[in-house]
Amino acid sequence: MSGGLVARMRDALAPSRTLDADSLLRRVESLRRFLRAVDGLLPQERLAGAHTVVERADARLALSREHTVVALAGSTGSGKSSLFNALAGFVLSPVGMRRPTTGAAHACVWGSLEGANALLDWVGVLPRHRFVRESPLDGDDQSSLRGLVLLDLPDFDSVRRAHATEVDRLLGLVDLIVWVVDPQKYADRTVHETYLRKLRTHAGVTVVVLNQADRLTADEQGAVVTDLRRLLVEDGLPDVPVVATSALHAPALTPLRGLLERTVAERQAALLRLSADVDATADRLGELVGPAVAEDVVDRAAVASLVDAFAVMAGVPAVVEATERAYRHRAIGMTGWPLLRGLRRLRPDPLRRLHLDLPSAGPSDGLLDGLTDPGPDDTAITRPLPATSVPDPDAAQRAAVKLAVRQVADRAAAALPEPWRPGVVDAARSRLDDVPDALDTAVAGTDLGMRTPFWWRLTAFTQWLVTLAAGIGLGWLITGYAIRALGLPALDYPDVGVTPLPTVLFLGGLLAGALLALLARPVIAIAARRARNRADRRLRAEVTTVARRQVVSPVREVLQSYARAREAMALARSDHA
Ligand SMILES: Nc1nc2c(ncn2[C@@H]2O[C@H](COP(=O)(O)OP(=O)(O)OP(=O)(O)O)[C@@H](O)[C@H]2O)c(=O)[nH]1
Ligand SMILES: [Mg+2]
Repeated sequence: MSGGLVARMRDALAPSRTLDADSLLRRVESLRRFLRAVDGLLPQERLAGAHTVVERADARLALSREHTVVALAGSTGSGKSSLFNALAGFVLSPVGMRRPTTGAAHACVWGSLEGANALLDWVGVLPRHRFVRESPLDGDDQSSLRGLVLLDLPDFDSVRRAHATEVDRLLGLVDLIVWVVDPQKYADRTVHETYLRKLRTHAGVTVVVLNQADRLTADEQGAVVTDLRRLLVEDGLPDVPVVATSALHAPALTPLRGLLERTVAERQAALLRLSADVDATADRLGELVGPAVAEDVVDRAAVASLVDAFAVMAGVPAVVEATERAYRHRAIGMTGWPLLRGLRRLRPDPLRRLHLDLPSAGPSDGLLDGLTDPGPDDTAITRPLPATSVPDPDAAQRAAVKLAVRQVADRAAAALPEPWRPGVVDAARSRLDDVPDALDTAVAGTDLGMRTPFWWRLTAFTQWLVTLAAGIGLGWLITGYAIRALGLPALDYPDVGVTPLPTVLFLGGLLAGALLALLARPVIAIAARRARNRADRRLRAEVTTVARRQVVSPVREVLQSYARAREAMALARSDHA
């Protein structure tokens, strides 16, 4: 091998920057946070690979970082076991005529086996296939490889299916992969299409070895290496080192040995491999996050139509209608002509008919307490919030709610990458079953603002006064008639103008009462409309709270998860390390 090739190889293998374990740990942690944020929101099958990477990184980083696990991989007969034995200096893994020969991974550890045992347990090499390559006799000779854990793998293109499965498993765990190809099969499609192309993200921990170079003349070797490089460029691996070796001639092992010594000494391969895993995962998951999405992407218009649909479902129109009628009913019941008020009381209160209990009357002014008719409002009592008897929502109302919910979900989902959309729709619907009850409770608990205003009391008091005047007038007149009928001396009524006072009191009282009731009507109508609007406002505020709690909040939670996932993903990428 020429000095130029060695130099090129060294350059290619030199890590572009030194990775430190802490930054890698932080990136793995970010990936873990990403997975937590998207848990239950994105399809599990898209996340399985990322979970594996996180678990694998945890496990590898917890194990020996003093060791570098290097796998010799390749097709059957390429000379993996021969190279393994040649590097070890002993026949540890059988080389046979029958293909495939190696059925289970063999490991050779440079250094003490104790330190590497936990690592080999994790990698899954059987104890009987583990060997130690450092004896006191040639310790110095081998010390430059101390820390190397070399694996001889079965063939990946085996007639035995289990071999490929085992190879795939091991390739997912090792720190550096050395692909061993031979002059006959170096262009074989399987190795390029099934493996090398997929390793383009792992170029930093991939090496290609052209073994059995002793079978080629120098010119042939140059031509094969050139062709192999061309294929690797097509695979997307233009910079991976390509080394020619021969397992049968010790000097031809020098470049590969040098490369392994350097890799072992740098102790970067494990970090580089895991870093490449995290990068590849972040790239693959990249499509799951897109641009930032504001949490208030669920705009007012969508929430407003949701509140409308909820209000109809909750029976708000019926309740505000009843509020207006109840206001009139109660106002007339209190301010009307006292002798006719009783009749009105026989009619049911429109709000009570809906089982809408009202809070007790507002703070009393004390002035007229006990003098005036308490009115129906004062009988309100405090009791646990009952369910209203507002009719249950019908199919059309339910359909309108579903549509409005869908709109809210669609607005939010439109801003998110496609895989998040089903999660948003599910979240928007997640609490829908509780909505009818929540609305009923909200309506029942709404203070509709029905109070007994002072002017009702004042009017009622005035009504009593004029009625009293009419009563006195009537009594006086009746007494006058009775006295006259008994032949006693007639009463001398005082006159008001030309009309006797009792007549003025009686007729005037009646007239004033009727007039007062009549004048109160338009005032009551205006006040009733105001009461209706106030009730509508308050009910809608309560319904809005329900809509936010039952629909908008779950959607917002998804948006928050998205923001967390996005942030975690940005930190998981190596450019943030
Ligand atoms: N000429 C020559 N022959 C080699 C070289 N390396 C291996 N061989 C021969 O190639 C054959 C296969 O070698 P192995 O080392 O068993 O190949 P392997 O890749 O381990 O094969 P499997 O275990 O079946 O996957 C053996 O007959 C070796 O002697 C080499 O560098 N030069
Ligand atoms: Mg073998």
